[in-house]
Amino acid sequence: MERFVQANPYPWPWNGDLRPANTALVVIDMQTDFCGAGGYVDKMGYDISLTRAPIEPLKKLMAAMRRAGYHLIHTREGHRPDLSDLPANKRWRSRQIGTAGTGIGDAGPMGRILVRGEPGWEIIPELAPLPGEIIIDKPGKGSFCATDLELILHTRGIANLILTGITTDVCVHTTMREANDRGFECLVLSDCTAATDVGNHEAALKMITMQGGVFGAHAPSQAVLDALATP
Ligand code: C5J
Repeated sequence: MERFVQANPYPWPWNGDLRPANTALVVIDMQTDFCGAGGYVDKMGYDISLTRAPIEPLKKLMAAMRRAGYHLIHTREGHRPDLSDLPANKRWRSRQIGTAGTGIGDAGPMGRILVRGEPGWEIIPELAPLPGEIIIDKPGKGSFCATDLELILHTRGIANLILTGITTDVCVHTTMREANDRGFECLVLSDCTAATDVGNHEAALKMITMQGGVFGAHAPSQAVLDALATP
């Protein structure tokens, strides 16, 4: 039986093969550093109410998808404590904004910024992974670069990715582009993602719809909930 999510610019997934076994909800970087007080985004001077906006819709969606037996995968952006996986230009650029000289790897109110094991690097408690759910630790913006995500998706027979989390224009988009080039079918959820700039969020969604859905499709989370509820 075919099942579709009502999405833009096409009913998703392309082939109607939407099942718990072949579909994962990917929750990207819902870490204190990106949406909590004293974290990296807060220190840079951005408004964290924007990056916190997906929390409530995500809670509802995660509960529904867990109940329906879908795969859940979480990601965390972060670096080794010795910073051996932090490119010098990434560190330099991160020190150009916000509190002078404080960038990735430096000490902040939530510990060393984007360093594995620090309080700011943890996924926020409201969206904590359940035991057994996959967590991907990534040193970059994309979830495929220098991780075992692709291997895990193939091992589990996952073809469809429902992408959520923060930020739409950076880690979500990079992950979507990496996934799309690897043949995965991507859906980005407009209310379960956010950026530090509203215009960038909207532009990032619009880009998906070019060329008949050049990277896949986007939809509000209610459209996924409706598809799950369809007998
Ligand atoms: C950023 C992310 N924006 N998770 N990371 O640096 O999007």
